[in-house]
Amino acid sequence: MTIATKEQLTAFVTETVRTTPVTDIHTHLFAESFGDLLLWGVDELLTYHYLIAETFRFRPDLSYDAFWQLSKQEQADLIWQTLFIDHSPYSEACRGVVTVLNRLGLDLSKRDLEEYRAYFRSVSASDYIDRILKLANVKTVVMTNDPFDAYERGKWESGASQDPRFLAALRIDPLLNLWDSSWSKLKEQGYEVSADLSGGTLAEIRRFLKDWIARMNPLYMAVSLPNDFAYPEDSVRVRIIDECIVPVAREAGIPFAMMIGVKRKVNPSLKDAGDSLGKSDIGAVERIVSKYQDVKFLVTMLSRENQHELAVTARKNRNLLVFGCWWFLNNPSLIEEITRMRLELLGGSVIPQHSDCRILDQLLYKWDHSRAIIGKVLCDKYGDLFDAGWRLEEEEIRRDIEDLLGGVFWKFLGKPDPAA
Ligand code: RAT
Ligand code: ZN
Repeated sequence: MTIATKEQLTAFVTETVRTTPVTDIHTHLFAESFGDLLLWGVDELLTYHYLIAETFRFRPDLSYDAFWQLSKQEQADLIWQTLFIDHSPYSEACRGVVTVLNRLGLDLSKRDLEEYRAYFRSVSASDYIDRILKLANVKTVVMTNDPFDAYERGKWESGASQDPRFLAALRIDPLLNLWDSSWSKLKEQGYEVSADLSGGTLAEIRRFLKDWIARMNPLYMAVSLPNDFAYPEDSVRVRIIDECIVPVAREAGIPFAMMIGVKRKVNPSLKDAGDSLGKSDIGAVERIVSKYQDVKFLVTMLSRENQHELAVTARKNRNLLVFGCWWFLNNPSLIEEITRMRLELLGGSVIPQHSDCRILDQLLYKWDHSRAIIGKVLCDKYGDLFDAGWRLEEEEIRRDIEDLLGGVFWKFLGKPDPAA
């Protein structure tokens, strides 16, 4: 149907963005068969590392050690009191908890944490997964799968049953960022590697990657890289990228995802909450994607300052697909700015968002909040076309939105969307 008025346009775009099922291309969620790796419930929500960092800002009296010695429930009590009762919870990560409790139909007027806990005790993991995926309207979740994690490895090796809603991504941070300590872990897994990359080490790293690709069937290989990531460079990291990751990605026909710009452990006392960010050299991205035009790269960068040049680099390299507003960028003001800029430079050839959820319930807020902004930006973009006299068809708008929320990803992979 042809759109006749601006009001009709706004209503149609908003509703279509709200109701189109999502492929969430990067999360830290797990299927139920991964046991303890699947996190859900109000105590997990409250002890999300984003909220731990925020809590310490209001509690100069609280020692790091004292906090880490508390049980999860005691940590959650303290975070709830500090961030939700002693102050109003309007930071994005706090607001997220409010959105989740609200979407679950829990009584926010009482602010009674024990009542919320009682609800979570009353549901099973498997029913809860169904409920959250349905409420969040997420059809497929891409996990972050770590072959260096002994517990997770056990799950893969024991052939944990597969849930088609949760697909794998092979995460290889230790290989590229911590070779000095990870080479011995490869050796323990039966690969003949040595610290100085001599002998058959590079071939053995390739064998390791291929074995895990065969086992996990990952949609891509992924790494987070520091803000001083350089390419090319005389380093172990770059040798492994050039001689192992790139040829294996090419042969397996899967992309290499680079998440660039993290400064790990700037405050180690905060543990997972102690990472930060820094501006990176876009030249490194430019050089690697143009050198390997037959390999696909998914790239997201953490610093706001890198966003514009990353979008321009994607204009020049069709084997580069930009994705998501990552981590410290996953805030309404920045999502709006970045999404607007990307659509203006790249049209719909981009993945505007991923959730990065660590806790299942977060799918509700991360996607609710992002959908509202993507919808708002799209209303403006289609509105401009409408004003310029372009005929707008509902079917075409629906097609575009389905692409932004998953189709672009599947087409880039060259695979059919399994949930379509
Ligand atoms: O967003 C986060 O939760 C970070 O801690 C990281 O997990 C980051 O997203 C990553 O994948 O390294
Ligand atoms: Zn992540």
